[in-house]
Amino acid sequence: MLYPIQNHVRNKLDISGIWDFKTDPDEVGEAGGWANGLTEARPMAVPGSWNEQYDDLFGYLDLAWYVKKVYVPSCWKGQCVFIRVGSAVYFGTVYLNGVKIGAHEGGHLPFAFEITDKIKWGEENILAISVENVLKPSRIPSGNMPGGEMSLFASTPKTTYDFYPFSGIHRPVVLYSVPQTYIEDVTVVTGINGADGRVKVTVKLSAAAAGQGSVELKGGDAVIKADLVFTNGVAEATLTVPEAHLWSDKDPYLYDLTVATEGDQYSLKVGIRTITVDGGKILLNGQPVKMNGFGRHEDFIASGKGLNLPLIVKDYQLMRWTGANSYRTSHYPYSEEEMQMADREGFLIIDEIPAVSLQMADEANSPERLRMCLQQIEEMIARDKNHPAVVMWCVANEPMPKGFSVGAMSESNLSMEELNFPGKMFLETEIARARELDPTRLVTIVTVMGGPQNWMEKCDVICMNRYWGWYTLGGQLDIARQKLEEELDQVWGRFHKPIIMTEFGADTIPGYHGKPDVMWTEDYQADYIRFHLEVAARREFVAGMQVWNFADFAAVQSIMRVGGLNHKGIFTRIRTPKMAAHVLREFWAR
Ligand code: BDP
Repeated sequence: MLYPIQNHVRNKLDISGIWDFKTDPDEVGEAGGWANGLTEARPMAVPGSWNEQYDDLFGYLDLAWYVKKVYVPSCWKGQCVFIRVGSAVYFGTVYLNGVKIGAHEGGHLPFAFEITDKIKWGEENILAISVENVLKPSRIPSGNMPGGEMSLFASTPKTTYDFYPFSGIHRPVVLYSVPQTYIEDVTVVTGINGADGRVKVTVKLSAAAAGQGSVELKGGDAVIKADLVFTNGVAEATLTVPEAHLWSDKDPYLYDLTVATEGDQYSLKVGIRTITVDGGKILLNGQPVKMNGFGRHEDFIASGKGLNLPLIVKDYQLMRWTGANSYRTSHYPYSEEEMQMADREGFLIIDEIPAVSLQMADEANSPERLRMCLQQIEEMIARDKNHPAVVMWCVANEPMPKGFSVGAMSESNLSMEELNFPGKMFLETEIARARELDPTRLVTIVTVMGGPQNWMEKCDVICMNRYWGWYTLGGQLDIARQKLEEELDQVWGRFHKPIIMTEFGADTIPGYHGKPDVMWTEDYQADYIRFHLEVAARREFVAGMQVWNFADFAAVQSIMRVGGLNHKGIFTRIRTPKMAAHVLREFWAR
């Protein structure tokens, strides 16, 4: 799943823009020939969530159609042409000139289909994409859980999570062309040997062909080359980079890597770095590093979860201003452009699949959910494996056991059997798959407050979401602080692994003030964040503090979410800092 690029042998045409759009709640579109064009269509921006573009579509989570007319440049003739959709939430089906080309399940990850034989050259082609986002218990993430009560937030719509389930084509749609035998995949693994860097490059062709090629790494004055010899379409080379300029959060140096075969060429950025753990420390290039920053969301007014490039640039600037060097892609993989920015700006990323609030009590849907989780782990790793910024895979956020109670003070009191099946087995199957696909990065699950600790056993890093002083002991920051200290020390004593607090936060209405310790005020959030950072600063084994959330974000409707927002942002939804932003700067700003 290489990111499409333009060079002298490859072409790329971004067909984002304003498309024709029509909802299809009765599912009549396919039989009615909507793939050939829509009547009474309305304009819809791609990328973008449909829910944020029209008031009447805010709550619409069913089937809808997007149509766009497109010329494929005649100079692409003779090459293989693909259509690639960056993200369609949740189920996308692609049609060209009325013919169904393929379908993909799961939002937030790209998919591509070859369309070479179906193109009309020299005339307009009709491209249609239907997208459907019905919330189902079998899906990842899950919604409309049986019994309703398992819906954590008793919300509208019925999700098991609180972010709004925005729907639509959220990332660019591109046409791209490649030579007949093309470079299908490139895998880069880096290592360090004294002052030298090691860059191992594995290249896979689209056909099981033999042949020659080359790989070249450039950076500063250094140009390092090696030959590639393909057998059955695969070749490998290891480059040694003397006196390598390493990639890190403080100095995110990137080399340019180009792979060339007889007919094709592909280039990407490479950062030479290693990531390991040692006791309570996370080591980047062998040196301890703290992963401080945020849990975030792709979310903004009007664009919803749609790719919004100015927002990405602004958010990185604001994160830097707080002194952050890290974030988690809560609760789904973010756009490829975000990951490129992280490489460039030196952010350490925990990359997460959309397995948020897995309800282990619902055993009937568990096998199907596991299948989807594994598919998304595979697709995420295939897409993001070459980003130096990505240092950890996260395969679940807050999985919940049977009989779990939100806001629990201590670990759930469940029998071993209840914990192990299906919960522990499910999670360990995911972890094992991630390790098998990528043995070079750390793997984790993010755990819920009061959840079973033995689910963390196989994690490289213990990631804990904790709300001492908010959902539990709200308004009692002194006792909350003690409880947090006790829990951190107990968990460290049990696992002796680095701990990252992947969530801690307090809803805060900008402009509300009050003292002492009045919940919802800016002062409360500032005090709450301060005590967490103080507690962490005294514990070397706390390898990162990630505040929930970077910015206020659109939420499902519930009595827990004032004005349809989760207000735990350090910034408001329009990116105004709250008081707590300055507390972060005090602790983190470099
Ligand atoms: C955690 C979830 C996160 C929520 C957060 C909250 O992981 O998605 O937004 O709580 O309640 O449980 O603010």
